[in-house]
Amino acid sequence: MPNIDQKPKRAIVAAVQLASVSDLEFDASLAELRQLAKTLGFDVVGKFTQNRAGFDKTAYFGTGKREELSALRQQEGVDAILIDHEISPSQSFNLEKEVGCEVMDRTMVILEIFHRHARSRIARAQVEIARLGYMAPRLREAAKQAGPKDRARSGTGGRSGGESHGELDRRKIRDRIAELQKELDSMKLERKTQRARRQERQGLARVALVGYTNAGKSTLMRALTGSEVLVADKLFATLDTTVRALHPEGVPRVLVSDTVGFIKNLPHALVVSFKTTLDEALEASLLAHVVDASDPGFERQLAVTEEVLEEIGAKDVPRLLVFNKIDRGGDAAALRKKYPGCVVMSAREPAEVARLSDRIRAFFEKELVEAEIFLPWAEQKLRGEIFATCKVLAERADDKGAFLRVRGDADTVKHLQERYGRAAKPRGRPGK
Ligand SMILES: Nc1nc2c(ncn2[C@@H]2O[C@H](COP(=O)(O)OP(=O)(O)OP(=O)(O)O)[C@@H](O)[C@H]2O)c(=O)[nH]1
Ligand SMILES: [Mg+2]
Repeated sequence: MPNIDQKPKRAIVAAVQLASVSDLEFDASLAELRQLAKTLGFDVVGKFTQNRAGFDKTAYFGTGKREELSALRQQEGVDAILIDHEISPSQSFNLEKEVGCEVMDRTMVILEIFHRHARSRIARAQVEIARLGYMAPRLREAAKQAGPKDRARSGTGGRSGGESHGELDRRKIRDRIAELQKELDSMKLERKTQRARRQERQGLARVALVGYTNAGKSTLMRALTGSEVLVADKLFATLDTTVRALHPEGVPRVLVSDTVGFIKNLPHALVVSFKTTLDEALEASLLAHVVDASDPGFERQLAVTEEVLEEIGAKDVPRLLVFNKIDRGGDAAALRKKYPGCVVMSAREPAEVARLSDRIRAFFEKELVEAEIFLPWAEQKLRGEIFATCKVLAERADDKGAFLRVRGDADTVKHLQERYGRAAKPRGRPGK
């Protein structure tokens, strides 16, 4: 893996445009790669493209173009070429040799960003597994290219005779992946227990903010919950799921989770490893799919997000489409017409955030039931619990106790009724 931590490196974004790809799509994708490069701290000094029927098998670009790229690299003093596709280890190796600088493909760029942004133990382990999986075939390629010289170190350090340096590295990688996987499994178990406890305590009203990277999920999370999650104008600012209560708290108490953003060609290894993080989201009863309405490519971003959601098994969770950043651009009327029931808003407008909050509450209130709870006079200290978990609509009393007409989550209401209901029985439930 390259070490690009010290000084801003100069990079060129480069891609082959296949005949099947429209100019619009091609440009949007390159612009996104440029954005990804900036997130990594690269200074992007140019772009380099070629129209071609297919990718060159040896080195991605055709022979003549490779010479051109090499000349451009020298002229511009470029440190890295960033390719807007995932290329094979041998293509990458050959291209690097020919142009004389580091070559990173789109997958590697994304993996590197995830690696830098991962904070929690669980996210770090997930990213490391994905990176090691990406590196393994590349080491194999490097060993192949290095040839028999590489076998010089064989026979030492407990390796079986004839095992090459490259093979050793690959075995180490396999062992490390297995070790990380074990750690991850135990962390997952821990997290599941915590989640179960939280659900027991706080009920089941959960909404997850999902969507393309940079759509404004964390900004909405802050606005909806009054929390201080990280907001940044960079891709993949958020890698961990955070959970906070919708503010101000009502009945039922709604929990909001902020999740990792999606992107076109999300490396498969990352989709798989981030499933753990997204499990939180999958357990939500509602997904608020946040879309940057001001981005000309929002439709493609919307489609990519839906594809990833399907891939991780969240296809059937109810959706609320939220078109955000309308203050920056976008056609609100057209969006409302094309996506009935959607919310069109700006996270910067408190009144619009409040409307979104109401829509979310309304979704969960639909699930509420209305019932009467009897509370004997001797149990008045439990009033607080009823008021905290249910909306109290009316109250009346007789000599035995109070009767509270409430709206609340079916399970909570049943639980409360079962606790005090018995005391009410001998007299029967008085009629209205
Ligand atoms: N103009 C405008 N900018 C917004 C709005 N919502 C968010 N932003 C900006 O968009 C950028 C990205 O916002 P985030 O909330 O970090 O986006 P995210 O979806 O959490 O992104 P990732 O965590 O990278 O997936 C930030 O610079 C925000 O200030 C909005 O409604 N209007
Ligand atoms: Mg975020």
